[in-house]
This record gives sequence, structure tokens and C-alpha cells, in this order.
Amino acid sequence: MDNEYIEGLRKKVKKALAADKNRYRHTLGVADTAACLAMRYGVDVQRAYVAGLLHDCAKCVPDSSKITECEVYGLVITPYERKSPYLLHAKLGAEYAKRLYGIEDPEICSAIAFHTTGKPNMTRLEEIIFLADYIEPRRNQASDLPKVREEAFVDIQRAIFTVTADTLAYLKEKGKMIDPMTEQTYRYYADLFDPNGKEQKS
Ligand code: DGI
Ligand code: FE
Ligand code: FE
Repeated sequence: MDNEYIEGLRKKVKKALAADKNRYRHTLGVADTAACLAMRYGVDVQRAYVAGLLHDCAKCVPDSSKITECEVYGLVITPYERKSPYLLHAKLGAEYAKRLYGIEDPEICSAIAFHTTGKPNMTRLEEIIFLADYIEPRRNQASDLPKVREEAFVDIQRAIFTVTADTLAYLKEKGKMIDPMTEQTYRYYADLFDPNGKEQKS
């Protein structure tokens, strides 16, 4: 991947996100943050940057079209995704990366597909995108951001444990539907740090 190629992707994603200026700025923040985390954890910096650049590329598609397009592409839509179709921007984004942006690297695509819910035992690149999305510099809502930003560069898996615990608490407080994958991600990362708590939790 040379700089010219990445610049082409950047321009294309800017157009795809034109309906929401903040989304493009967020996207650049995620790409830069992912690149920094890649440096820290010995992951290819350009792969991380490109995955960050494309992670929300399907975000501006209306929810009803997200469902239709996933069906056209033959992607499985879970009952949870039908109830909260915005979750599908991750899965559909991975498909766009392949089909519209010519990304052939399956790990970049799966990092995009799982950036919202995470999944158990993510690869380092998947972990980086999941976390970069939460901590990029323009994020300012979550109360634990200073702690997570610090943890991210010390122990990325511990940072994911913190993020998933907070996200679950947030979703419960708001009475939102919790995708089983979000729950499974939390359990996997929680168990890395508190294996004895496993039986109590389940
Ligand atoms: O697309 P972004 O806004 O940049 O970030 P994202 O793709 O991580 O989406 C974040 C939102 O997704 C945040 O409000 C929490 C929500 N989310 C994460 N897991 C679940 C979820 N929402 C529901 N309903 N269920 C989940 O399991
Ligand atoms: Fe997203
Ligand atoms: Fe995002």
C-alpha cells in the first residue's frame, strides 16, 4: 500500500460520509489512533490506518437500506441486528471494504465487521480498531476516557475489558437491546483478568 493508494481511499470515504461531517473527522481520528496503537503493539501501521479509515464507511446508509443491502449481499442478519439495524453498519462496512474499496485483506475486513460489538479472542488488529473507535481524540462522552486512553497503550486487553464493561453498563442503563456478541466479548476479556470470577458471573 503506497500513500497514493491510501489517499484514494481517504477521498472516497470522505464522499461516502459527506452527509455527516463529524463522522469523517471521527474516521480520521480512528485511523490516526489505530496507527499509533499499531506502532505500540507491532502491527503493520498501514493496515491499521486503512482499517480505521474504512471502519464506519457504511455509517451514513439509512437503516432500512442497511437491512436491504445486507440481504442483497447474502449477509446473515441476526434478530438483534434487526431490532437495532444501526449495528449493521459494521458488517455492511466490511462488505463495502471488499466490494467497493477493493480491500482483499480479510483481517482488515473482520476488524471492520466487529468494530462495534467486538468478539472473543480478537486479533491484535481487530483489538486496535475496536479500541481506537472508543478513544480517538474527538470522543468526549464516556466518563472513563482518560483511564482507557492510558490503559490502551499499557495493556490493550485490559483496556478492552474496561470498555466492554462500561458499554454493557451504559446499554443496560439506557434499556437498550444487548447483542449477545457484545456480552461474549465482555466475558472473554473479563476472564483474562479474573478467571475465578467466571462461575459467579455465569
Ligand atoms: O459507529 P460509532 O458511533 O463510531 O461507534 P460504534 O460502531 O462502536 O457504535 C457505538 C454504539 O453502539 C454505542 O452507542 C454503543 C452501541 N452498541 C455497542 N454494542 C451494542 C450497542 N448497541 C446495542 N443496542 N447493542 C449492543 O450490543
Ligand atoms: Fe461504528
Ligand atoms: Fe466509529
